[in-house]
Amino acid sequence: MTTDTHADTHIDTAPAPAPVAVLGLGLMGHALAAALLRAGHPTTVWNRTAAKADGLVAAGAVRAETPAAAVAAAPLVIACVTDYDALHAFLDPVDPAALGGRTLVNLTSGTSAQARDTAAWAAGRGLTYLDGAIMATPQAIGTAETAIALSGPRDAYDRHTPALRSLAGDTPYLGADQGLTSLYEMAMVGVMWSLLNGWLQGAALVGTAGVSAAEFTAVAAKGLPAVLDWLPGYAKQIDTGTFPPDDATLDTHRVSMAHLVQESESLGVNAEFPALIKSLADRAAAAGHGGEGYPVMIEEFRRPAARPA
Ligand code: FVH
Repeated sequence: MTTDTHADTHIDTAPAPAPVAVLGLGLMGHALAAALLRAGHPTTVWNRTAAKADGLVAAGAVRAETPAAAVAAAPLVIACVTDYDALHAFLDPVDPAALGGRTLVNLTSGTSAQARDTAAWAAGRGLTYLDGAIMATPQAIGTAETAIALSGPRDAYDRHTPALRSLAGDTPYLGADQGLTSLYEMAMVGVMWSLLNGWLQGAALVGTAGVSAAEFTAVAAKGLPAVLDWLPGYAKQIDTGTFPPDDATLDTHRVSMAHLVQESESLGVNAEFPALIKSLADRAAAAGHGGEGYPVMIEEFRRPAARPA
């Protein structure tokens, strides 16, 4: 905030929060609209099931009766619905003339191809398009710890950053290619599910000894920061294409993987997930990489399927 002072007169020159339209008021869209309202943005909302807007309207939002009316209400339009089919179901029928000159920030999840197709669709209507990926739950929207990554035209990103910062403390810009945020998002949900599945496997294992998930989690959480610490060094190996076994060889990991499969099977716990991990490592070892560091497994992830035997 900047303040001009002349004698005892103070003129607040901070720009007023810009008007925003939010289309899609599911769990996430509702949280987005609520955060914009809290930050003082004049907020227009639309949802296919109109009743989901009631609480927001009571809190000061303006209800739009149609997607076209919502788009007409603000230069910045934020959409967050189930998927791209849902997005196009209500935006395609809107008169292109009404879309022209607006910026659409699409926080709907999808593939990079869907994001790029939507960028081309938007360009055909004179609509500026930023694609976004929310890296948070609805409860965290509007807090400093939340990140929403964005890609698309830089000037549009810069222009709308103040409003976007009402939603997330961090809004990393990933580049001009609108497909990038979806690509990152898919990569990140893969990391999330791998972590969650490993944790579930662990909870099932220790559960056979009567250990609660909470007890297990308290101990497991102590080891996780160390794993995160490995990543920058491992990333350097991937980026340089050299995989020295600085901490352990892949073969050492494979012995441990065999123990995990054996432990699971002998305790009657599902062993599919550890068996999958081991099969990838076994293939890398069969290709001659057993003596290298763990990140050499990147080669198994880069190819679409197993090599023929
Ligand atoms: N919730 C989360 O934690 C995650 C965090 C990371 C990113 N996602 C993505 O956000 C998108 C929306 O997720 P959501 O949690 O808000 O989902 P729902 O609560 O199920 O709400 C869905 C909204 O989509 C509307 N909708 C669906 N189909 C249509 C359609 N054909 N036409 C118009 N609107 C449609 C739905 O409307 P209604 O059922 O209430 O009428 C909701 O507004 C999603 O991409 C996540 O991956 C959230």
